[in-house]
Amino acid sequence: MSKKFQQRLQQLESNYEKLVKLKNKPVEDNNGIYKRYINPVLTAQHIPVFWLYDFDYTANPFLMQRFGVNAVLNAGAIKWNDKYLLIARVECTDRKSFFAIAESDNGVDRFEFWDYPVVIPETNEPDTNVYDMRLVQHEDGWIYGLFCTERKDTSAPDGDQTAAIAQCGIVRTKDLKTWQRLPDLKTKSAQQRNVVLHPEFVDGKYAFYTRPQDSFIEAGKGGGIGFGLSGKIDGAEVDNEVIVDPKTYHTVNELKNGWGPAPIKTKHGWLHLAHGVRNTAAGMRYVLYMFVADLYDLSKIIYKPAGYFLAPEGEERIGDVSNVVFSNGWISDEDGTVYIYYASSDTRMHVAVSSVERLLDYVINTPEDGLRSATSVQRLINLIEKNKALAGEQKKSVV
Ligand code: M1P
Repeated sequence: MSKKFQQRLQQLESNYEKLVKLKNKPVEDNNGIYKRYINPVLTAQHIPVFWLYDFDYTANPFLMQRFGVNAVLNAGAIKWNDKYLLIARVECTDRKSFFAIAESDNGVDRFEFWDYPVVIPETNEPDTNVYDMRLVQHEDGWIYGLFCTERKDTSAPDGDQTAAIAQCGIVRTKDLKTWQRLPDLKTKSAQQRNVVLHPEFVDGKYAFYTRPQDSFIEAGKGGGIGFGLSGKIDGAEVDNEVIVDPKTYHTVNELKNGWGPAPIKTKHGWLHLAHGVRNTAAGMRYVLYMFVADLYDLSKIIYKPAGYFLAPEGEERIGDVSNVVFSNGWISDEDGTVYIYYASSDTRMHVAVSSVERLLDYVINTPEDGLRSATSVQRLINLIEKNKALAGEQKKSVV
């Protein structure tokens, strides 16, 4: 081995070590609902050096990258053996994605990838691309991973090399190391993406949150995000999809929406995080929004604040697909802390920290969308008047 080769390798390894040992801090300014953190928690730079380079001097004397990773995004999340785990979508430079698990002791920094990527068995119809896994610990004892499997649309006209079909792939595991593949979910919809499994049985059945869509990009007539039941998980089939949250004119989800991670059970209902998409002259804008569904009727929304919960800010706005935030993983800790993992612009992963108490306060006490400018103005006037009336009184009562 040459000295140059050795020095370069040492440099690469020390840069990596520095990055994965970096501590993270909350951004001081916050909205009271959650705290963003200064550094992203996972990026393409978090990929271990031994995944990227062939260390054999004879085979790779220039110490070139032999494997390329473009981005690390859209991670599912789970707390496992006291560690915070993210199952990230690792997108290679050849556009193919795969899953890899990174773990941290505290959920906000020092995430490191396990030595090997996740091996997802295939069905008889091989997946061209897999991504965006939602992990859920189901009450049947398995941990399920629902993800998007993408395959070429063979019915597309000759010459169209972009048409694809998205469906929901299902795997399960007991140890997060070996995964069993089950048949893809069947629904009446032409395509599915952003499908999530509910953690509990509903009427003895498996409950799925779905997103019917007409084509690969367009949700189209699909109507919004849906819900349906299946008697079994091995060969799951949802016959009846009810739309829970429809696309709505002049809201953050007028073009389409999609479920986020599996919901968190609270005494007020099931707390959901979802993404909403609208179109702009600069392309689609993806933001996150929240709502609570009834504890017993999962398809009934009982609280839904107006507008977005989290939108891209600063460097989050820039990346491979700019102006996007997307979340498919969060962890609700025993002490009520909630770690919300989100990707920005299809490029990197971040964390925002809140609590069940704060999130419920936000969802229950933020007025819903009045759907007109005049109703927004009235909401604001109500708040201003309340604050003006309180100003004097509160000063007197400060203890
Ligand atoms: O590029 C933004 C997101 O687009 C898709 O989400 P949706 O199906 O809701 O449009 C997904 O491909 C997702 O991975 C991606 O982050």
